[in-house]
Amino acid sequence: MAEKFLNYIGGQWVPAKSGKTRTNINPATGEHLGDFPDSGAEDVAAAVSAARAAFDAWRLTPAPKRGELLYRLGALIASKKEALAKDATREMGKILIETRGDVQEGVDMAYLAAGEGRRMYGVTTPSEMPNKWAMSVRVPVGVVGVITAWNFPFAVPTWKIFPALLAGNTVVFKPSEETPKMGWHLAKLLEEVGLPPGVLNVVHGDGPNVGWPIVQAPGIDVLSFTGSNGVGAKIAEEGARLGKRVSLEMGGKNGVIVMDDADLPLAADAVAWGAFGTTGQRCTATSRVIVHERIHDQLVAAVIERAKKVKVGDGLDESVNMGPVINARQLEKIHAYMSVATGEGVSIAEGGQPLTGGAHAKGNFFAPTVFTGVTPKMRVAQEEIFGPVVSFIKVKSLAEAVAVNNDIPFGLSSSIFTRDVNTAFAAMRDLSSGIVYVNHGTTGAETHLPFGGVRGTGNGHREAGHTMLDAFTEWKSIYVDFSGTLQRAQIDNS
Ligand code: UN1
Repeated sequence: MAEKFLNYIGGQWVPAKSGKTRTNINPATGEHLGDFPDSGAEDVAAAVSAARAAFDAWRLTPAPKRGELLYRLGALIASKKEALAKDATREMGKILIETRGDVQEGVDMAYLAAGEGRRMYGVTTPSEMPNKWAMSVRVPVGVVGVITAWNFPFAVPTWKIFPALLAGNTVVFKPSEETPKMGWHLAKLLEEVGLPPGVLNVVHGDGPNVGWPIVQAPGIDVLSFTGSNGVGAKIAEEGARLGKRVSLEMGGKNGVIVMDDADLPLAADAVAWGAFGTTGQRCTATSRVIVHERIHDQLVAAVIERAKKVKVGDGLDESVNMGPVINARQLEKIHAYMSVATGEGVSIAEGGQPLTGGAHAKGNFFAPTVFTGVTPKMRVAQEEIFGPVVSFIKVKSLAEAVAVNNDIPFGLSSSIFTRDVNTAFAAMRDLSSGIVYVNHGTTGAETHLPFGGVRGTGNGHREAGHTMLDAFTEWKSIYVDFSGTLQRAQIDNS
């Protein structure tokens, strides 16, 4: 019998009201990992009322105390890192060193948010009137709806939930239906460190039946979403109609520029890691290499050499370098891009097909794939494929490389490899993305810097970093008049 998992609502572990469940499958082996609630609008409604009921007491808990709880949580997560990483690999597929990193990001985020409990600074400023005090403070918004993707099943929810909780909000969280176990773990961990009932509620299920009711719930004030552009656009529209604050993190089509003075083996390592790490299923994945024509052939050869050495298989096997694709639908989508590429005149220089049979028989595997002869406006150079596929685009100059890099509907992460300090600084200034790397690939953002992107990647918000509270707090301006007289600001001031 498969193990049965429950929703966490108002501090209780409960099944979906309908009694329905859905199975959690290991994408590498097809193994049945357990049954999770297949919830609906009535479960969301229960979670929202629990979150509303818990809000006042949580908002009035001193921020340093909320921070201390997150500090204890960080230590608890760290103590269980290995077990959490193994569970993440089982349901998500990426290799253990990567899921350890995913869990570590949660630890880092817990400690970062915990420290904010003793800062959460406001601003005091002189009043324009005598004997009057003026200041502005951050206050929580209310109930935050968190909807996340499966590719960073632990880290990304923590970027949203920890700052939201630290700021004094309560939360209704829908983990991805592909990776429910990590959402379940997060609730268990927060319960274990003593989070009061109702402050975090976890409702399992799919987008239409759980995500959409969260978006529409009148009791939810803020929506924080990581996922596809299609879904993000719908959330933004509905959020605008309902007057909710919406923070979106969506797609990427990240470029690595390699100039002719670059350290080539280093650039090749970075491209291979950025393109094939997490099976290319990162919003920060390297999907375009914009390479100076003088070193193009050499770099292509070096990346192909690395692609050939990638051992694809079950991420729990420590000799494996790349795990499966999350599900059959994504595998099919990636596969379909091969004929898009050949139709556009692109050469598939390496890979290009699903891996089947033997160790790959029961999972969704795709070969590390290299496209050459790509030009900037082709679909494969513009659309997010979200698989282990990288496109080489040849350029003649820095100016051309920067223009190609920026001419996409996304803007999350960009990178340049060069040994010339002037080239590096010009690129830092001109690359149009939320994150820029010099002599490092497009992945590996650290939690204490803002995370997010320009154009279609987001809607102006940044997660984590010193910006972590912005989406989850309102500013309240407070004036205290101790003059004992009626002072009429602008009127008495003229
Ligand atoms: C994501 O791909 O959704 O910078 C997040 C990185 C990781 C986070 C990626 N720290 O690649």
